[in-house]
Amino acid sequence: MAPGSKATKSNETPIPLTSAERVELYRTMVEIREFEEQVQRSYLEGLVHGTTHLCNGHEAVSAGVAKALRPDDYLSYTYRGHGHCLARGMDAEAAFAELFGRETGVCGGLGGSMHLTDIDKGLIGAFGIVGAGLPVAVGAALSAQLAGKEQVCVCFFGDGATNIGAFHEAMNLAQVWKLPVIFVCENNLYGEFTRIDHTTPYEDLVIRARGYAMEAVLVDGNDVEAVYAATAPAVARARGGGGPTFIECKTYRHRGHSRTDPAKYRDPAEVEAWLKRDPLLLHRKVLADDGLLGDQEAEAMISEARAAAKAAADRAAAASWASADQDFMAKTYV
Ligand SMILES: Cc1ncc(C[n+]2csc(CCOP(=O)(O)OP(=O)(O)O)c2C)c(N)n1
Ligand SMILES: [Mg+2]
Repeated sequence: MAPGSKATKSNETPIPLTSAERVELYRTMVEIREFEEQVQRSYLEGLVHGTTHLCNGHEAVSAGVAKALRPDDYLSYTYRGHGHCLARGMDAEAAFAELFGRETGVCGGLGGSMHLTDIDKGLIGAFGIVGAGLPVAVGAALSAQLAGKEQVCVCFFGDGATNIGAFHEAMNLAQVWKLPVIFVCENNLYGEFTRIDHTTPYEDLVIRARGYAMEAVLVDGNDVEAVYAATAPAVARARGGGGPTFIECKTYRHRGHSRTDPAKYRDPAEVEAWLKRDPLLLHRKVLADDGLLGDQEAEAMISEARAAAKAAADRAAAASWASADQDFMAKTYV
């Protein structure tokens, strides 16, 4: 749990994971981490056009939540969305190609880092406007409710978004209409370069959900199994018509807000405390203690993911440039 914060736990029984699934959660987090490390290298080589917002440190949220979903569910997320997309199964080469402005990118190379989408995987949108994804997620959840197929929509956003009007409108409507939406707040304590205590009167944001009489859970966002255990019952309840849940995941971004931000505005002791709680290290230790993942296997997984990310980036960079003439929207939505 975050240094100094208290957890409340969901009182519903979590759906147990198999040993293989627990190891797979580690692999997913490693793949996200290595993808992001490669993005940073590619950025410094001048291959990434526009900006990037890396999610190093947030991997347990993406992996734990995605594990609780069905293939026909929807997800909305933010500019810090590479991890959400990869956890959902987005092809790494097509994601790199999107960042590099190539025609083989998931959006034909026209969206870039902040706009990875893939409708076939339910990845309905990455939003650069803070809070803008919430009303869209509520709309997707309404369509799911009307279609009656028991789909849910997960909506990822940051702590900063909870100070935006659209957050409150979305929370209110979702609760009044009992929509199948799971609001996942990645509380990393910072909005750009400003710590939460300068913008918000408390650090535990679950209190905001309680203002809408909404089920709310505060979870250690660096513990992938805890994130899964909080999400699975929320998803089950939403599918069954029980309405929305707000899940606050306490986490921390390891790097700066975007691009080459060195994040000097953070207290080194705070950074150090959180780096010790790196979600990959935590889960690796749990798996080792349970005899499920040895050191050699874990290191091999990391090397494999690093090589795969580099190979995917190289292939992506070799593709043709995106063309403004392509009819990408028609290809996607019709
Ligand atoms: C409506 C709006 N206001 C301001 C910005 C500039 N901006 C971009 S990211 C960001 C910080 C958002 O912080 P948070 O929601 O905590 O997400 P995080 O970046 O920490 O993941 C801000 C203020 C924006 N994109 N949209
Ligand atoms: Mg934040």
